[in-house]
Amino acid sequence: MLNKNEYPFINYAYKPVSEVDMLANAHYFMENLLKRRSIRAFSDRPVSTALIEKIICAAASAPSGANRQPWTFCVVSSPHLKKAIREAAEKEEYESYHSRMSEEWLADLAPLGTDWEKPFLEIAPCLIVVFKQIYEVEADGRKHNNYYVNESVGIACGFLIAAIHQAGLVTLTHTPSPMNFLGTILARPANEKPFLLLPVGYPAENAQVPAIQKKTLEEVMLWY
Ligand code: IYR
Repeated sequence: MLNKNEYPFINYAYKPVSEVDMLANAHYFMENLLKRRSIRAFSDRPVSTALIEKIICAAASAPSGANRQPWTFCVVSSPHLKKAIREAAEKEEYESYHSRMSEEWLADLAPLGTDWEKPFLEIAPCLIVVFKQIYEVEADGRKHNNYYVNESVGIACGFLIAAIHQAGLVTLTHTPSPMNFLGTILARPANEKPFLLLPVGYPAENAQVPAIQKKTLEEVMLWY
């Protein structure tokens, strides 16, 4: 390890924005994000590889503990693998909906119209399976720790969802539980654990979303 001032630093390329533009930018960003919805009815229209690469680059720009970037984004477009993932997810979800989830949980989900069947896992042109890296394995086989892994990967997934929406595509944050089958099907190493599964693509024609509301600013914000 070097002394603190021996590590390279570069100037931050700060681009000043007028206060009028700041408010307008924040407003349009907010308006755009407010239009995002979780979509469960997908079209099978393919998505370009270039688009997915840009979206994942945006997600991977997220801050992370000690800049360890403890994530892997697996893009699955193979029909055979999507089918395997659907079958395994539905098996777990069937158990969850029929015996693992509490009555309260099922009642909370009722307005969303979800059930154990997950056709979108096969219909959507691609699935992004995000893995968190609990540790990394060095060239000499030593385990190198990662820090604040859930926070880091959670932030990256927030960037990912925003990037998908900004690009004009739709997604769903799907969390089949338990989801260890994803590591097995995608042959991920032992240091990687599945974090989130996002079908990505275009909405089905006439796709519908539940008529639900976000909490108001007054409900979520406190000034001190
Ligand atoms: N994983 C299940 C159940 C589910 C749980 C929550 I919390 C949701 O917000 C939505 C669904 C499923 O994907 O159906």
